[in-house]
Amino acid sequence: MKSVHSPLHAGHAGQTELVAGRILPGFERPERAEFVRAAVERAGLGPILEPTPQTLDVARRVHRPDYVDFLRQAWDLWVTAGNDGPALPFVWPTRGLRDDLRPEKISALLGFYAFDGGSAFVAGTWGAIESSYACALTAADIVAAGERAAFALARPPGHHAGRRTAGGYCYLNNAACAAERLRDRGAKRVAVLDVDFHHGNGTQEIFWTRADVAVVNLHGDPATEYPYFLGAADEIGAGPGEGYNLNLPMPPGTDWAVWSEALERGCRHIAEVGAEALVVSLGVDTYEGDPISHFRLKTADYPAIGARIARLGLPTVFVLEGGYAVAAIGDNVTGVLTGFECA
Ligand code: Q9C
Ligand code: ZN
Repeated sequence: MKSVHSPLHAGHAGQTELVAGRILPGFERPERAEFVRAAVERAGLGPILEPTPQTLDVARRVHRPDYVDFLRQAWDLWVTAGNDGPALPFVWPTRGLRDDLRPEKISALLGFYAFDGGSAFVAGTWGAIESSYACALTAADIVAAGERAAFALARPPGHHAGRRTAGGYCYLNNAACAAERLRDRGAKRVAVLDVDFHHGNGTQEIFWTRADVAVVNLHGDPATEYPYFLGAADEIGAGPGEGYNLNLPMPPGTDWAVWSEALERGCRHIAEVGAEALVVSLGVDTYEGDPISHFRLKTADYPAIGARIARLGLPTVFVLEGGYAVAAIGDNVTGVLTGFECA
């Protein structure tokens, strides 16, 4: 299987986040991608390619065009306003406020285009976002051209990013863009299977009313887990998309016995809706040693995930999402990918 990776991810470094009342170094660090890259090489998975340069056309359809423009300009506007540290929001247009008053100041725009304070901007952030997006589209094109599977070793991650909101370390929704590209290239229906510990709220929002992209999420129950405000089991899609969104929330402490049953249900749903291609939002923060998550999957469980996904028999684009136990995420990710290939 080919992997697609760009060195430009490394410019997205030194972000901060609010943790229990303190501003701390972010969990989403460059080493994550470097460890995954090293594991891909160690496992002999296949060649690692640089992404093909991409226009922002797909991003502008998946997201609102003004949001994409904001992401591109955020750091420059922040510096022009006299700042030098990481750009973070401090006010958001939540319930009771207007979400259609686009402010002029960058300090307020950061909140206008975010749902939390988890997606900071530094000097290299836009370059990394663009490269991560290009990895996802390049992997989709490899699969659309006839290969069974490809892996977008994408950083920053994307599944929390909505139509016009950054959050949860995400900016452009790489998996949603890959799904859109597979539709452009002829797949009549695409499924997104999100196995990251956290609910992929952005992907759900983007495809909520669409029947041509089915979304399946396996995740920590929002009653106790981030992102808290989406991901319940009664969210099934709306309008033409009704019945094409499936949420399988699970309690903290969930282990392989329970998690693998949810994977089985999710895979059966994907087979039933008649998807012709698959995008996997591949987060490995389900790992027992993850510092911010609460499932108990073991490194030995990951190949079985890949093997079950392979049994769907679909052209498959894997897109890297979360996973913060830096030393283990490489083996966990390549476990899924080699499990897929061996099946
Ligand atoms: N004290 C992804 O896995 N909140 N994003 C963490 C830490 C944000 C996770 C709280 C978690 C975002 C792509
Ligand atoms: Zn996650």
